[in-house]
Amino acid sequence: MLDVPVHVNTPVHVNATESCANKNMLDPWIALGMLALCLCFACITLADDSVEGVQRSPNIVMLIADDQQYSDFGFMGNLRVQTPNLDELARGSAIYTDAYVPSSVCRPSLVTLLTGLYPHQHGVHFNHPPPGFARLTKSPGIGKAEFDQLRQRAITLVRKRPTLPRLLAARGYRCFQTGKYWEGHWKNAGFTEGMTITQPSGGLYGDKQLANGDWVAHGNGDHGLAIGRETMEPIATFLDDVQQDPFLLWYAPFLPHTPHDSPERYKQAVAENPDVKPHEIPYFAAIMQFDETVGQLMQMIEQRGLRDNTLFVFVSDNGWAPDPMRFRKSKKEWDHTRTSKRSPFEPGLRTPILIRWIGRTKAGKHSALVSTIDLMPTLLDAAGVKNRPEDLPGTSLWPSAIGQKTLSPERAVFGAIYPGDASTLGVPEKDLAYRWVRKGRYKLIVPKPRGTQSPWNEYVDSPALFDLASDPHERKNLIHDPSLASVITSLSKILDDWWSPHALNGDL
Ligand SMILES: [Ca+2]
Repeated sequence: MLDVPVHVNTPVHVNATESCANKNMLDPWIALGMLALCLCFACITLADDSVEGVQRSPNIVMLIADDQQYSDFGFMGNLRVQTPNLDELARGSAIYTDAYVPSSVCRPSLVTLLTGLYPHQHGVHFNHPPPGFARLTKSPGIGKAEFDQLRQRAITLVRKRPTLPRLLAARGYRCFQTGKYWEGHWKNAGFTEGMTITQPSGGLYGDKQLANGDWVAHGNGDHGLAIGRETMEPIATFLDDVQQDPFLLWYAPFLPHTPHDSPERYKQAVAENPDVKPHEIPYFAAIMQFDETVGQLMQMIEQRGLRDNTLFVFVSDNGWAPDPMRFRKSKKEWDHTRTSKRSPFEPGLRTPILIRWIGRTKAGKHSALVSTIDLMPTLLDAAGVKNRPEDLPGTSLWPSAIGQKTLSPERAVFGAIYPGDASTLGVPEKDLAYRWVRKGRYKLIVPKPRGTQSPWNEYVDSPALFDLASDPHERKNLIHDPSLASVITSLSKILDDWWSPHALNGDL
């Protein structure tokens, strides 16, 4: 255990009845009248919970893995990793085995979970706003004030959105942020309490020293990154405090993300399996560490008698896979395969999704293609929130999760890849590197034409088509196969129809 201060802000109640009554304590008659109004409001709110299949608002726990490949779970068939707690959750869950994130890098994917929008819609298509992290941190003239100011403008994009925590908070939920989160202070995304405050934490992972010597919050979670790796105490404190209020818990620990520096006992346990290769040990150990914290969290919920009214949803923000060749050469922490994180390929884009609310959801596998843009409407349905943004592009998974409907096998899923450092704010198409679409067995990847320049990272330099049923590792480009000309035409059209970027300057 590291001796790192963990900041948890004083919990803020947003319960409508309480806040109405508190404002009018000086005049008992006004207070009584307001209380009656508030009770009426509460009745209307409860009546709004009449969405089919919903009796009362559940607590929602979002379990978000950071950089874990879709296949690296016991319940997804990898028996060399140790994920007993997620496997146990999966046994009781609606399991979506073929889910996709729209972008295979942390921040855009996490903001999609917060907003239900694609990166070109929510505008946070990058990890770092202009002028990019290297220039921000290496320019001698940039100190903490300017660094914070340059990052702040991008955060405005989320501050103005009707995010999941904001919508739930308006319904009386307490919404607690822990772990990975790039949008500055927890308040910006509508949480009612949290750990990330945009100040250096003194921890190992969330801080960065600038060229002029100032320390700043790196931007990926600062104090919040202590969760899971160093402590679970802030969650225990929160759960002890919530009592009867419904809550949303954002649990996004910096795991199994690099550095894969899990305590030795995890590495030893993983290495006992002779089928685990040396380059896999640090990553698999971090997976095991993450899974163990999931077990601790679920036990905390159970011990407080909250299990049966808590909906658990699990997802990974993007994939990651260790590269054996690069590991052998350098043993550096960032050595992932080119086809995983940041890429338009399956090991970067795919994730399983689990949804479990005991007594409400139905256990079983769904193999239809779904996307993490679907989680916002799914969770709003589960919570009975009818008043929601009209522009959400996702499809609620709730009817399938409770066994009322089967998902369409005809659905296409989409996404886009951008460099981690943005060159612009509010104009995602300027930074666009690749767009991709999958429908049925086929996937089309289209790099943005760059004139004579090679596309970013050179994953593919011209459109590529893969048949994932016969070629799951995307090795054989079928773009010139004449028998697939109509497939290519059809996929190109729906990709172009989907891609409708518009300037987001009004949001900045
Ligand atoms: Ca990630």
